[in-house]
Amino acid sequence: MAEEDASPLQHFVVAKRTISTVFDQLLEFVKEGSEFVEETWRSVDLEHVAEEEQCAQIQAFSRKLAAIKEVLARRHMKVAFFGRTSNGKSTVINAMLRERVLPSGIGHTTNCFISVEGTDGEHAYLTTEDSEERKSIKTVNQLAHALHMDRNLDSGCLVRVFWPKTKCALLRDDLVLMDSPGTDVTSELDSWIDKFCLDADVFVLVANSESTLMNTEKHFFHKVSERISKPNIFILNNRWDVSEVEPEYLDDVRKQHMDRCVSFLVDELKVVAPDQASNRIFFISAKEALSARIHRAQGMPETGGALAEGFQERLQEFQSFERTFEVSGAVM
Ligand SMILES: Nc1nc2c(ncn2[C@@H]2O[C@H](COP(=O)(O)OP(=O)(O)OP(=O)(O)O)[C@@H](O)[C@H]2O)c(=O)[nH]1
Ligand SMILES: [Mg+2]
Repeated sequence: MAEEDASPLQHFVVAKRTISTVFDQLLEFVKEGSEFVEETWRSVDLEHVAEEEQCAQIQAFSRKLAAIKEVLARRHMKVAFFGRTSNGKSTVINAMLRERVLPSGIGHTTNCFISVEGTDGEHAYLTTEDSEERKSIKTVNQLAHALHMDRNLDSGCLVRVFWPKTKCALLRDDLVLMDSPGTDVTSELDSWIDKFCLDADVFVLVANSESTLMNTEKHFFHKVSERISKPNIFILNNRWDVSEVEPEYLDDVRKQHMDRCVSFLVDELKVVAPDQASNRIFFISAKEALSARIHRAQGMPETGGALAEGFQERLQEFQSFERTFEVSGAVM
């Protein structure tokens, strides 16, 4: 099962390597072309082969290619999670890791960027940007404490958590998951994008299905898509378990969310074709998925005893999210 789960990511790593070689050659070619055009444009003796505007254009292409090359040069696949405070970003990542690795809770919990990646060692540890020191962490409480105690941390800094690969199959294939503070609690969206988003392979918008897509989250993704050509975006309508409280409206609410999310991806951001959009939108309960997986690991029934209506569907949708984004990352 674990072997099977890991395979799309392994393909991804191999594919990336091959594509990197192609991009290296392409960049070399465009660079040479750009230098040639610039030289002839500036020279008084040589015949002009291009206008200034075209010269700037070809340089812009070369910069874009260089950025793509940089992303490709990384062996790992980075998945970044964004959304409003309390929508469940940290819980989604924990559910993927099958353990409470990241602190989560009501109110504004995550106060800086936290990446989770695998380590071959037995013990989990974290590093901060200002020091090389590896701080060991054993429990999520310890991590929360370390994050809160470190007064140098602000929303624009990065804590890297290294989690034993033996504990989580996903991390074995060089997957990096990145948690972020809520998009509604910062005035630094632009610097966030420069620092944390330009090299992300997949973006996940964690939305709250109890309300609707908010302007602050939309605004953030508009900014991302201005900077990155066709970002690979998924939308999770989280807290879908709560909707079960009013089952008579379930289908209508689902359709309304689906239509709005499709329109956001297709008409507003223009990042995906209309017939593909619904494959990027999921209705899940990260809280249930996490607790089911923790129970299962402890040999208990997935539901912890109580069977909530629609539980299996939501869990399946969570699993299909995990598989779909792996594959989509691989063919990106
Ligand atoms: N009912 C329900 N509660 C959820 C779900 N996902 C998360 N929660 C709860 O919502 C609260 C907030 O979850 P977090 O994962 O901390 O949210 P976050 O987006 O990381 O929030 P910040 O770090 O503050 O930006 C926690 O108490 C979770 O247990 C869900 O699918 N259903
Ligand atoms: Mg959080």
